[in-house]
Amino acid sequence: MKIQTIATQPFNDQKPGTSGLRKKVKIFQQPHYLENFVQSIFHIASPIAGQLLVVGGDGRYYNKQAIQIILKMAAAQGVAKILVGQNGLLSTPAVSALIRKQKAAGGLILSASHNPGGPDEDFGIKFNIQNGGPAPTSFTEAVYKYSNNISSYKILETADIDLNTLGPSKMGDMQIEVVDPVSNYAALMAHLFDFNRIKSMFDSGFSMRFDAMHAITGPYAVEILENVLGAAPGTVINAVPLEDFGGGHPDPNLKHAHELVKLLSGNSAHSFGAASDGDGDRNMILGQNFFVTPSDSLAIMAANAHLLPGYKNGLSGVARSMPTSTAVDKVAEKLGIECYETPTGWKFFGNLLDDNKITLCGEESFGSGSDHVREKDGLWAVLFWLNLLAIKKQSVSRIVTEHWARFGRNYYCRHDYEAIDSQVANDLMQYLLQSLSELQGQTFNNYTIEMCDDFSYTDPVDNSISDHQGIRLLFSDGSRIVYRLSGTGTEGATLRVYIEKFEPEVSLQSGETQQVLADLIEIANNIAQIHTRTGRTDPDVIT
Ligand code: VG1
Ligand code: CO
Repeated sequence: MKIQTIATQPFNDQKPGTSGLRKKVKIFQQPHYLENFVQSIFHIASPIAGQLLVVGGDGRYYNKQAIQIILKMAAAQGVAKILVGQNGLLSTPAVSALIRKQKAAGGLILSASHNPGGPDEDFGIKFNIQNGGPAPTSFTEAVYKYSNNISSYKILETADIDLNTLGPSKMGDMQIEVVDPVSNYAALMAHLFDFNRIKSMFDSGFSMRFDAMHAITGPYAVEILENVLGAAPGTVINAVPLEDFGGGHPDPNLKHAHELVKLLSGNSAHSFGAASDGDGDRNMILGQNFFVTPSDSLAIMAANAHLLPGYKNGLSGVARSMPTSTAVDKVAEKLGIECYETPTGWKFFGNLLDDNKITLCGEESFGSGSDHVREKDGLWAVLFWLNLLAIKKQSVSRIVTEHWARFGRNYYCRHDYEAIDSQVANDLMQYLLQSLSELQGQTFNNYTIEMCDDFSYTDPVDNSISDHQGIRLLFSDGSRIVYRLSGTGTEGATLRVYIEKFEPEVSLQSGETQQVLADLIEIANNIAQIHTRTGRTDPDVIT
């Protein structure tokens, strides 16, 4: 067993996006590719010798091989101990929880989240710091810079470790402990929510379906929902994690979780439906024939959190990413607490949570979470809703419509144009930037632009500045249009257009979202010349 120093050359393309480095599996499989990036992380995270780390992934194709490489590289760096999920599995929120519980120096999560998996699909790596959250931009920028100049990496020459068997082992001088991926996380959930109450709801015949989409939350949901809370066997569908997620996109939205949507439609036997994504940090919430937008879900959580054991003392504040609807702002106003507006990506919530400025936060992209970890947390959101349903004894649609009646309704949708030519996408954003001063004050079909800008965020804790986080058009009636380019895609560029309109007075039978937003959608398309520039007449995904 010997530490080898391997000569390498930079790839110059290892720039982490919104959530870690994401590329096609074939790119990660190139000789030295993964190693270069991992060495760069270890270098920037140093001193890493003598430390405790956590490693796990969502089980996608290349997860197992990547973990063995990472273990051997960590051993070569002198890392003291690594906790690895059994079979290399750990959800993103479970990694975050383990880092915090075990006071680890950080963790590596192998996942490309909601992107498809398999030999021709996507792989990814994220590094989380000791608060359990995604590394901040300053860290990932430093990693990128180092990776552009890397000339060698260190790796221990040794056999692979058995990731199947729970318990301790050794690789060189480094201790390895293969841990049950679920238990620590399940204990944390039991502490936050009223499990007895949820259990009696299931005991009295409450029926739900949870779609794990053949991704990481399968084992977590089976244990917590079926084994602990007593939901009927079969409550969790697509429960076994597969390397290719059964060929689907493990993305919990109306398009990709169509099986679940079908189960909750018509004269459904189920009162509640939920799904999570590849790495377990996203959630979709459904009632019978009813879809809860993630922005509404966040607002409803904020309005009701005090009813739940983990949040009985109320919220210190809330935060949402900029494109997320302003529904939660309305709740914060009523509660008299601060609402922060951050750029897209969970890393921007870390400082606010650490500093106790906020308790709850979320994004329009099916992500919500609280100060219990430093990641968004899919199953946590599902348990939050279950606890709420058990307390309120009302249907999902009733809870949401009553919320609208109290706070007004933010009609909201996002249009994604995927895999468009990068040049076309950049030109479109450039064009919008140049049009900003001209757009100010203009009226389109009764909607007047009151303010528009290129969103910039100053972190209230460390004063770091993040520029170019999306273009916002704010209308005088409170409506908003936001444009930004995705930082998680692996093919060309993805343009995201976010459209929102606030209706203060809502009757229980309000219009369909796409109809209510039709004028604004047209304005959004015209202002950015989306159809002529991209050649697309319709978005690929509407959420
Ligand atoms: C998307 C979402 C963003 C989310 C990110 C990571 O980023 O819009 O809200 O934080 O994915 O989520 P982008 O840059 O593609 O819009 V996950 O579940 O992929 O870790
Ligand atoms: Co995810």
